[in-house]
Amino acid sequence: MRRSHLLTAAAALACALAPVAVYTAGAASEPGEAPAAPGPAAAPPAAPPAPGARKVIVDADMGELNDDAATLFMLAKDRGVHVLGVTTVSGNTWVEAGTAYSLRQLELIGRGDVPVVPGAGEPLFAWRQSRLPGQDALYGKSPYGGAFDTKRPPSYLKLPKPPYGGYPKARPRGGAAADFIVDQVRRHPGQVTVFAIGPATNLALAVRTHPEIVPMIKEVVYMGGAFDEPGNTTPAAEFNWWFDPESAKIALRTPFRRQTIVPNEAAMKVLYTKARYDRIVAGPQTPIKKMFKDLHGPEFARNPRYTTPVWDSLTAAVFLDPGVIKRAEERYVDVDATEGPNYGRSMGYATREFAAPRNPAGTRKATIVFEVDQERFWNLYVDRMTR
Ligand SMILES: [Ca+2]
Repeated sequence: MRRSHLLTAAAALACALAPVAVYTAGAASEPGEAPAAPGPAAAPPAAPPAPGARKVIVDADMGELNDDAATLFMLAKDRGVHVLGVTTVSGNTWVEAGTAYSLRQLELIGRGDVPVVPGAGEPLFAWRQSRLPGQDALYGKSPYGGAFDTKRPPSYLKLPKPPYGGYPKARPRGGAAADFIVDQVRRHPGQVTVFAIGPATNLALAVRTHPEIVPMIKEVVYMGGAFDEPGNTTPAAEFNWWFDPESAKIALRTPFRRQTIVPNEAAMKVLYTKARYDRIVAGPQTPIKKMFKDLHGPEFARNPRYTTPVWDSLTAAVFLDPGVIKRAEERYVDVDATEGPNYGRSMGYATREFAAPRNPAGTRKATIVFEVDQERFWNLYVDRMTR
């Protein structure tokens, strides 16, 4: 429910499009500032991942029980998956808020063992946010600006409102998200799948500063783009790649072994409804079920016809059960990073017409998932949310 989430707002430290960029890690810990955290008790520690579990990093613009959180739960509740860490990036939320929400929700599900590493607080392009008013005036105001719509908090312990259940007890891991990605890929060459389910800023920084890791990454799975349909943030652009088009362009043009994209074409058809909420809350009493009742219950009580896509959650499903994919296509992919009405537009060049070397210079192939099996998806989603 990325679109319905409250966020926070804006200081402008950003980086130029340089191979070695400086960025704000943002979430310095300030001991003693966290208010006492009454609220739901954390679950007991969960069982460790099974031997041979597939290794993933979840790079997210985390909210509270939003689509990023659901993705994390789907992966973290699966013993066949080893979540090496959550790296946070500004997008739906400012990185400070996303860091607090990641830490807190991991505690709530008994996965406080998973490190959370704050990453880029601003998109790569230095003037991204300060140019928004001009772009809005020329091309129309986006109905949803994510973090850009709110004031940036000074720390993950000083949000406008404490996270659900209170501020986390755990601290974020030191260092920066991009360095964490680099380090983990080096430790586990050929084994790590990166979920890029927010703006791709951390991933772009990682591959630009340490290109040697590129062939060592097993796969990148993105939520992003709207290839054959209008965008949902501007008529041209989907939110994640609109927020930081330069990073998305860098990431997509990186020669990863394999990249898979779940765009809006797949995501916008898969709607979370009261009937699906009811299936989850009918399940066993767990911290996740309590979160659903507390955070989503009031919305459905107000409006039983409320629906929303669950965007990022489809990436977890595609990874956990590739059989959920009904229609996918391989295309050369790119993002328009030219300022103008098409800023952030994703483009997919059909491999028939644009077979190499006719593809645009520097573009790489990706598998784009255009449709998923809805029943199979919801069965998986409900199963993971009720564990
Ligand atoms: Ca996201």
